[in-house]
Amino acid sequence: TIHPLSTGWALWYIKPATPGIKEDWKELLSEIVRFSSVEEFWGIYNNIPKVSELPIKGDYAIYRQGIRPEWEEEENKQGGKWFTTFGKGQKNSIDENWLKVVLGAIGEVLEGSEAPEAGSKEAETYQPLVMGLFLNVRKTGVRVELWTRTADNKDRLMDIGNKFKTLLNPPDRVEFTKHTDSMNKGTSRSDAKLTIY
Ligand code: M7G
Repeated sequence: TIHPLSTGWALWYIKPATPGIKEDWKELLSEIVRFSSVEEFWGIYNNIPKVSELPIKGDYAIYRQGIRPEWEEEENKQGGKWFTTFGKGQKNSIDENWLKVVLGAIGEVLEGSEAPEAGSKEAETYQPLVMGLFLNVRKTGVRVELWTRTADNKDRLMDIGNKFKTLLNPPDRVEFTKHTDSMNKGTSRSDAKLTIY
């Protein structure tokens, strides 16, 4: 039997820029494969590099199908992200914890009790807040991000942030920032708007 997910998802890869060449973000980002069932997910997961095998700046995004994992996208531009970092010395738990949070996203655990059942009538019109996940491999450690459609609904965002922290079990706090702040600063590290310790 096939276990359908409540929406389709896509795996994206951001390749490391070639040293000495200034490449555009758009040229580095590519969609690898789409999946819409639990079985398809495992088929992909078992055949791609683990987090600990990725090169520096070789990033993954797992995003709802049909939406580009970019600030500029309609579904993202009013949104923001929960994020946290696993430092260099805390990397041994990352493979397992990343898998847990990915399963939580595609299984709609992160979306919370609002999420309708897969295949139900409500699922056809429901507008999820959780858009997808990013994994950013950096020299200093690995950052995990959860992107949301809105940056305003504090109660829902706190619920999602708490679920994110529970599944990921990071060594440090999780923080929320708006994408507009990331865009303006030209970097993803901007001032936290919400924090869970
Ligand atoms: P990052 O990889 O999120 O953070 O962004 P980092 O500072 O840890 O490396 C690095 C750079 O990638 C940004 O400064 C942007 O130039 C580019 N970039 C990242 N994202 C997520 C986007 C995006 O959504 N849209 C565009 N246009 N550029 C982005």
